[in-house]
Amino acid sequence: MSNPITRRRLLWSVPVILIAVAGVGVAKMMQPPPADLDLSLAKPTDQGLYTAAVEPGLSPIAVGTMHGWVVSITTPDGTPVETAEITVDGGMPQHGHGLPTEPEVSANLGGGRYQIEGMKFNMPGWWVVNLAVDGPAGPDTVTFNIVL
Ligand SMILES: [Cu+2]
Repeated sequence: MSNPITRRRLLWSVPVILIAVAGVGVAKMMQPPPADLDLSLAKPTDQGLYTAAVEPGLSPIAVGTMHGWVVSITTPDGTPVETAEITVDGGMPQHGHGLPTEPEVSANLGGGRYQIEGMKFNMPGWWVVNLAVDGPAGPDTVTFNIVL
């Protein structure tokens, strides 16, 4: 027969542990973004093959609203890259999840500009948007930071 006091302690420990685990989870979700985040919307790609600039179609970007972005790709000397292949992914580094949608290029607008549809950020916090750019100079990547 089990000792009722020990058993009661054990029963209490379950919700206490659950609350502690939930608390750590919430604390992690609530942590502020890094103070030194580069929030610029135009920058060289990681290998310096291109310059990428993004124009979110929603200003300010609202949590939970589907919208489009226009991405402009140029060579480092500013010549538009008309034939880039661009893929998009991203997520929230502090939450360990990706984008809630699968944005993709829907149109080549000409002049090195590309329409991306399907952007959505479904919670406040720090998001990264990663572009993989493949063009005449080869493949490269670039990451934009968004804080909502
Ligand atoms: Cu999140």
